[in-house]
Amino acid sequence: MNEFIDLSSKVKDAIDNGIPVVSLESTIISHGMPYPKNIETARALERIVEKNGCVPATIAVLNGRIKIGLKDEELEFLARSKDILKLSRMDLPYAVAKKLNGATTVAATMLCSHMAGIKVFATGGVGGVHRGVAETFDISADLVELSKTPVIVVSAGVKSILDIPKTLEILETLGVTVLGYKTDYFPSFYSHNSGSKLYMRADSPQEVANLFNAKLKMGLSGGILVANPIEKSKEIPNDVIDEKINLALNEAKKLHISGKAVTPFLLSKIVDYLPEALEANVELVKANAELAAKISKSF
Ligand code: PSU
Ligand code: MN
Repeated sequence: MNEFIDLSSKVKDAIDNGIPVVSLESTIISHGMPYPKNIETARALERIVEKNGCVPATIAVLNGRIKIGLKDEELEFLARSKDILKLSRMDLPYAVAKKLNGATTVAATMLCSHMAGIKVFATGGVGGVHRGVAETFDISADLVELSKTPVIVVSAGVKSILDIPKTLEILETLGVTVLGYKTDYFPSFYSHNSGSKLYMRADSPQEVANLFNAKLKMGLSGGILVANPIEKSKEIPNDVIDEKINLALNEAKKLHISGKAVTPFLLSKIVDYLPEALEANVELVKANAELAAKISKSF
């Protein structure tokens, strides 16, 4: 473990005693959802992980310290503050060296989880290849991280703000194992099926754990992306959400939003246009936290 990490006492105790841990990201709190839904969700996710027999470790950087496991007041601080940085792999040393506050994206949460020896991480959706990539070259660092860092990421796929077929192509190129959980199709976050077919599936938490163990024992780098579709009764159908996504994309173009700001901008616009989208988002992250805990217990 490196000198920049602080484990909470609960997480340290769990790691020392072989109690399974599930890590959770913080960008979803500070840049992914509005207050107070963000803090309610952050707390609910920790309770779900606990109810399923694991210790939750929400990860963020506070005053330059990599915190693995946050106090309630730290969660509240991330949820309320307006000037929290959004940290990916490239930003992590900057935030640490300059003693800044930042929320970790999927890429940075994977990295920090691995540094602490945590195998399983739950999120909502991962970043991916943006639509219009030919002009912008905007491809999330999350995809590259999945090819390097051995952590299981439980997600509901990626939103159709992204180009889903191109995202799956890049994952294939990078050698990332993408597993449909009880499905043959990649979900599109709000909807249970994006229409893009997957090559691999798992039907139990144990199967996911076995696959990860096999990958590690072969000495292969990188993680596993588990695509866990939102329950059909809770989904927003693709055609309903796609109309709002197109409005948000047009707005982003008009305002010349670029770089790191793109994903948070689109997420908040979609919820402005369709408030039910936030409920669906909360439900799918909760389901991912539950599945992640079951996978973590399978080791
Ligand atoms: N997808 C969501 N909600 C989010 C994110 C993705 O539905 O909050 C966050 C995650 O932290 C993810 C990051 O790692 O956005 C990706 O950002 P970018 O596209 O800038 O790589
Ligand atoms: Mn980007």
